Amino acid sequence: MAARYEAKDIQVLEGLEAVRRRPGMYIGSTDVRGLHQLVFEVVDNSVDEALAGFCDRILVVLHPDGSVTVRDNGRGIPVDIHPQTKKSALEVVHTVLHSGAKFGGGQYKVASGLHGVGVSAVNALSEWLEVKVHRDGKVYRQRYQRGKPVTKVEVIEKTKERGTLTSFMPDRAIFKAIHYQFDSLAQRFREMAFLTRGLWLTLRDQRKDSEIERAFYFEGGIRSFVRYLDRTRKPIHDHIFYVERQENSTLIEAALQYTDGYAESIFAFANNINTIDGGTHLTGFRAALTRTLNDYARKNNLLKEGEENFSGEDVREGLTAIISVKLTDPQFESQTKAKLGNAEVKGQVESVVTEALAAFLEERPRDARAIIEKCTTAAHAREAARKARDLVIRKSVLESLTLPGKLADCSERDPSKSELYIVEGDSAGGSAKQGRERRFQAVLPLRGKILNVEKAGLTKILSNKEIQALITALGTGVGEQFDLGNLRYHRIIIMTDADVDGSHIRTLLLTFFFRHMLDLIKNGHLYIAQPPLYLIQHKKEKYYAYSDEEKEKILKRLDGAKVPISRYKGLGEMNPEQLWETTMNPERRTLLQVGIEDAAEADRTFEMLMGEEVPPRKRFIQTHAKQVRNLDV
Ligand code: 0RA
Repeated sequence: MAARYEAKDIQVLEGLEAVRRRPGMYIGSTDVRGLHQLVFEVVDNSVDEALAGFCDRILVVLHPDGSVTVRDNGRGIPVDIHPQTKKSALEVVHTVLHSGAKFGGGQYKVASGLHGVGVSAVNALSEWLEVKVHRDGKVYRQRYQRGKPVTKVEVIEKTKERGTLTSFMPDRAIFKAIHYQFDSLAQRFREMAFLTRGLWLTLRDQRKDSEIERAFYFEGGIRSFVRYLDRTRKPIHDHIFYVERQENSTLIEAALQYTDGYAESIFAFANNINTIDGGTHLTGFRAALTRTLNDYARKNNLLKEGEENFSGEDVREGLTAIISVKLTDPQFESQTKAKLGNAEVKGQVESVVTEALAAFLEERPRDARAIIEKCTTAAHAREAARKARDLVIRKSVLESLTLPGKLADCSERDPSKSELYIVEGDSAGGSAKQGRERRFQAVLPLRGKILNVEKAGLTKILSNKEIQALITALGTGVGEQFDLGNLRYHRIIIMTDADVDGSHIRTLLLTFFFRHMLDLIKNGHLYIAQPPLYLIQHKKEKYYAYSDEEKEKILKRLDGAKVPISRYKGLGEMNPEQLWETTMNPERRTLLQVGIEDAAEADRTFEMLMGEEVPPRKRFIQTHAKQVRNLDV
């Protein structure tokens, strides 16, 4: 028998040793947060006693030497002998890890989130700890050092009081510094007091010459919590909704109020732990809110036929709410263990809140009106925002991210080294695609159809598929959204036939650029390709002439020889090699850079270009286009 006791004792010592060796595993860290965690561990046990209904006062004292005392007026930790270990329950609670939960089962326990290792871990990490239990008219006391008992459980005096008093000195060998932050402790105690209606929780700081004390007590529980959160906000109705009800073994509390703000601040708690990742209680609460407000609005004709239901977002705009549940067996999920997983809780919360909120709306028609009005405004704003967004999206079809299918892009990604040939017709487009230097030359063929919109309004021009493809290929957007910085090619080269149709297309493109992409012209990005007009063949040589003048010169040089001359009517007549040689090869080609002096002139030109007469149009192109040869040299 004796050997077995020894084995148990060794286990206990090993457990406490593990806590001291790796304190972070048990209390998170050994900085100020870990230090606070010690205080919370001890206070949590007293709050449990309050949740069980046996305690309504907790006093926390910060002493000048760094030690802390936590006192409650509960039943007192049991001191009777534990049958298996033959030790006082008081000692077991303080020396065996996770032993606290075994006592007083079937109650709600504050679940201290990730940690909640119990007072034995606090004991292990304390230079000394002393506990006094006021019970049955006696005061029982036991002292420990670094977790190990240094006295028996002794009766030291008589008392008329009840409760547990724990004092401890965090171990300086483990904690970096023993500096408690009053405000940080106070905030958690305030929250605890909100969540434990009727509890007096006092924090007394004796570290300075003048003692500071703050006491938290909220008759209204989480109703007071909502009022507290809204102290800096503007509520839009007078009464805070509140419900407290038990469903099977789950205790459910919810409180809410709407403000004139837009943010949603819902805080969800499970066993007094702030479940920042939400969980089943929050899901149930939200479902109840959406359903109940929609039902009420329909029933009272505040949502008319044909109007859509409020969305979840609509009913949460400007909402301040607390949902707090207490369960005997809370299950926490997620990385931070701050998400409630108990599946049954969703339905329980949903039914309790639905019923109580519906009743509240019936009893408080003024509050109800204000709330529904808020939801309606939110819904309308959201609808308006959606429409505006859709419009923007529709607009930006013109600058959509997917490049047009018929664009044969170049592989170069540096716009300053890239060129785009806008080519008339699919057949010329085919030759250009084959003849180009694909590394830096892209080709976009445009169909003749573009002609049909020449005289059309701007919207119609913009809705033209060919123009859309062009804008997308350029990457700049158009109109107000035009951004030259997004231009994908620094040379835009219009390459059309030297016939009437070709000149029409060129004209249309020029007017389009004048009207909608003026900066592109101003910055010298627009060019007109110069395909040859004639091919002159002499022996094995080929000569290209780009004008009648040039043709005559060549013929003179060939000295009256009888040579075949062919006139190119269209780009399609040239094979890809010829097109490259004559019109696309930077070493040999001639480009006309399109320039304008100012916008006023451009506008005048536009009118002129749109006119029926051909001569002024021709003149424009000639006078405003300067020749640029061998751009790459
Ligand atoms: C288990 C059973 C009983 C009281 C407690 C735990 C208790 C624990 C702590 C920790 C800090 N303060 C506490 N107060 C009470 C009740 C045993 C009984 O009287 O039946």
